[in-house]
Amino acid sequence: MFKKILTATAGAALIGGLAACGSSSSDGAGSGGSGGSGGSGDITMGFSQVGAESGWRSANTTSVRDSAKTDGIDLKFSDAQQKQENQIKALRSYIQQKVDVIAFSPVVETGWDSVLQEAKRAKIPVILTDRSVDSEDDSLYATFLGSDFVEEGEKAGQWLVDNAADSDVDGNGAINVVELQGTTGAAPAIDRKEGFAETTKADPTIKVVASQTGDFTRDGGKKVMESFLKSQKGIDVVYAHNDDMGLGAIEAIEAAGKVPGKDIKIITVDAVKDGMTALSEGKINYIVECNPLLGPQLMDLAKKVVAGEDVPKRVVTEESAFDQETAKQVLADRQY
Ligand code: GZL
Ligand code: ZN
Repeated sequence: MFKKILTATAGAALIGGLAACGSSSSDGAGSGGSGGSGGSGDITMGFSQVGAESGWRSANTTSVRDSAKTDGIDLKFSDAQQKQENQIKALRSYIQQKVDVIAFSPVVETGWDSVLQEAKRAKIPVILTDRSVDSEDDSLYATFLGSDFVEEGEKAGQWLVDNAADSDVDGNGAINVVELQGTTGAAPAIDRKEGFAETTKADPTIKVVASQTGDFTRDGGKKVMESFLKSQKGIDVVYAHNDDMGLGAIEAIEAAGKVPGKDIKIITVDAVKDGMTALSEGKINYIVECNPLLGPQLMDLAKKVVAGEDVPKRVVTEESAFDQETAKQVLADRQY
């Protein structure tokens, strides 16, 4: 129930945010940001992005940049190439520059407390977006805006439980799953694995026979799938933590002379354009959406946080899931 309220709040924030984005001309006076000169640039945000590892990440970056422009927020942006030390360096430089607010998507869950304590001492509020940290001290950040990754894993597992009858492709009585994990230590990788494992317990014939990280990249997914095809007999299903690794797996499966989506079922997460295209072509069987368009809500939260207004500690993004039929219907209007 609580999550539903949060989602409703999130929905409201999203609608509110979008409306504010559409109509807002930064008011200068009220925002109290440092270095503001009325008009645009009232608020300076330091943003540390994970990298550019996937279609999802690129769409997320575009959403953040576009929303900052729409909202007249002066954005300092850095790409960490998926390295935590680069993110920590970026956060430290934003603290030195005395930005009004810091936002970042932590590449992994651990190792953030000291730099977040430095931001707290400098009285710079921090917004977590997309991924979260596992810090005990939640006073180190103002709010966490992002998906519920456990729920995404549960949706993926539930589809397999509901479609078990057609998923034992080799008919040996066991549904053998190979799992392409996201970046080791990243919240989406940990949680999508947990949600899938929990939900598929409902059917004892479903077994994850191999699980390895492909680091959320297409090349990583392809290489790990090539090794699984050599080492595993009777693979029925691939569960990939994102579309890009699933698309890499498709290349490996086709190179092995098998038909993806038929000889081996594929379930992925994200629902970016390339994934949805493969889904509509029958090469993927189910995609759980993970919405990257966090920009409007992020800027809405940043303005509230800088103005000293209360914001929910957790804002969950709205998202759905697609099968081959629904993918065909929505593909044309997908924004990312
Ligand atoms: C999820 C995000 C993940 C995507 C991947 O919110 O952190 O990182 O699922 C991306 O595509 O690399
Ligand atoms: Zn089987």
